[in-house]
Amino acid sequence: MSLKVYMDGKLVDKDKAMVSVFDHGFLYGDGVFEGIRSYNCLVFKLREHIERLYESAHSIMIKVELTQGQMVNAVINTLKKNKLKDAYIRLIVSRGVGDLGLDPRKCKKSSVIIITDKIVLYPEQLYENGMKIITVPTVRNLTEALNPKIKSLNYLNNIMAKIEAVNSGYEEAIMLNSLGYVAECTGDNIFFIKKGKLYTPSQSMGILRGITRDVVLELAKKQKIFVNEESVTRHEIFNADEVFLTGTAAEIIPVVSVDGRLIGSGKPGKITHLLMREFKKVTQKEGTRYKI
Ligand code: PXG
Repeated sequence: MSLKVYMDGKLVDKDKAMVSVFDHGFLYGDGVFEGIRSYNCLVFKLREHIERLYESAHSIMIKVELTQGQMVNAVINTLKKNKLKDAYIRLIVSRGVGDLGLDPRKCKKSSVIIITDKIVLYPEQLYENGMKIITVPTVRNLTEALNPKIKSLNYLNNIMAKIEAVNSGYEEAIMLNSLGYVAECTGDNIFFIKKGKLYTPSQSMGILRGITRDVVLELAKKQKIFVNEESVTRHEIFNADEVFLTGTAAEIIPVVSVDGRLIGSGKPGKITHLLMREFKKVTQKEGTRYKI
């Protein structure tokens, strides 16, 4: 049976799941999205992801045709239909079909697409040995231009940064904000440990408020680790004892080198390992359950 994609209320065969060339999501990146995971029939932080999706949509004045409750059901039904235990879920809301002009009033109805597929895991060796990353020249979108809190379909800012990383032989990159403070990576938030305390750039640095970031902050507090959300410079990252990245796909990835500076001992750190273990535990026991 071929994979089914949810498109505005219908489950369509993967090969027939197409959007119009007049869709403003396609023409202008005019829409919002979420990436979510399910672990052994538990969708992790589904309500939080859906809430962020609706906040993004509200901010750019897209009315989602489903209630949040209906969206939850649509996600679960799509997972069940595809018999997926461990999945990557992509929710997309586009402003819909309009004409070739920018005018959002031409888009009469927004569109919801839910793609569920097998999760492609990152290589195990990355988690064992840690990642080497660099800072790239592309500055993170200015909050006053396109707020990074909006998870919009226009990801060019991040893709430009990713291109720079890949061109230099790296898989992930630090993006600074327009003031030169560390913001986040192209598809992950960044944390560091110094003398047993946990630090991450505050939301006011112009970042996506990552769901994984929130989970890690909570887990750290439960472990009685002191957490700080503040302004962070590269100097602090270079001199950290441990550095790691967080994201739905990546979970928690240790970082062992930044711009050629070795982090700590050059091996994934103890607190990073502790948080990785605790994170795994919550994904195994918490979430929205479904049966396949
Ligand atoms: N910052 C940015 C800019 C992101 O896009 C995160 C942080 C982490 O957020 P969550 O809520 O997932 O903890 C993201 C999300 C990919 C991919 O294929 C990654 C994201 C989005 C789309 C694709 O790596 N990351």
